[in-house]
Amino acid sequence: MSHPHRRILLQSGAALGLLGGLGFAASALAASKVKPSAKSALIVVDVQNCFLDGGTLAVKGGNEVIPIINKLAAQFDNIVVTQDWHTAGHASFASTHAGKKPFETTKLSYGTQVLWPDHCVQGTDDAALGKELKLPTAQLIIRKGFHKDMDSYSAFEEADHKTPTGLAGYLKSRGIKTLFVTGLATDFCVAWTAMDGRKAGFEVYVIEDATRAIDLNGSLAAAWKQMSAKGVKRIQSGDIA
Ligand code: VGL
Ligand code: ZN
Repeated sequence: MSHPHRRILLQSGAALGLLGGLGFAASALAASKVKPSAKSALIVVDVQNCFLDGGTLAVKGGNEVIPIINKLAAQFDNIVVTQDWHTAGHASFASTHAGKKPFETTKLSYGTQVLWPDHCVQGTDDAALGKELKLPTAQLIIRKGFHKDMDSYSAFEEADHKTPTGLAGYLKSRGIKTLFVTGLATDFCVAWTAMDGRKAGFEVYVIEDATRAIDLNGSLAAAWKQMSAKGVKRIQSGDIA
C-alpha cells in the first residue's frame, strides 16, 4: 500500500523548489534589464531617406529600425537625432575623385577614406529624416559631414579626430551620463559615435536590433570588436526596462 501523505509532502516540496527556482530566474532577468534615467539620452543616428529603402546609400533592412526606435523613444527624457549632411561634391563621394568607384578607398589628409555614392546632400529630400520616424520629443538635431574636405561618421568629432561637433559639450552641460545609440549604420556612424561617446567619458550602450549595417569587407564584425574593446555595451531593445 502507498503512503498518500508522504507523497503529498514530497510533491509540495518539489513544487516549492520549482517556485524558488523560478523566482531566482525572474530576479536574474530583472537584474539584467537596463533602465534609462533622467541622465540618459537616446541617440538616433542618421535615420534619413539616403540610408532607407530607395535612398542613395540604402542600408539593407534599414527601415526595420524605425518602429523599434519610435517605441524606445517613450522611455527617454532626452533624445538627440543626427543627420549626415554633406555638401555637393563632398570628399567622401567617389564621384569627386577621378577614376574612383563607390566602395573603393582613397587617402585624404586625415587618413584612409571609404568612397561612397553621392548621398545625404544638404537640403535634399534624400537627406531628410525618414518620414515614419516619429520623435516629437527629440530636443536636438546635430548635423555632421558638412565640411567639404572632411567626413564625419561620428556625431562627436570629425574624421581628423580633432574637430568637435559640439555634441559632447551639449550632453555634458545637460548632465547626461549614459548614451543609448541606435540607427544607421551599425558599422560606420553608429560605431564611431558609440566609441567617441566612450572617449568623451559617457557610459555607452548600442541597441543592436535598433541598428542595421552596411557590412563592407567584414566591417560589421570589426566594428563590434572595436566597440567592445572600448567598453561599449551591446544590448537589445528588449533589454530596456
Ligand atoms: C554613413 C557611410 C557614409 C553612416 C554615413 O551613417 O553610417 N555611412 N556616410
Ligand atoms: Zn556620409
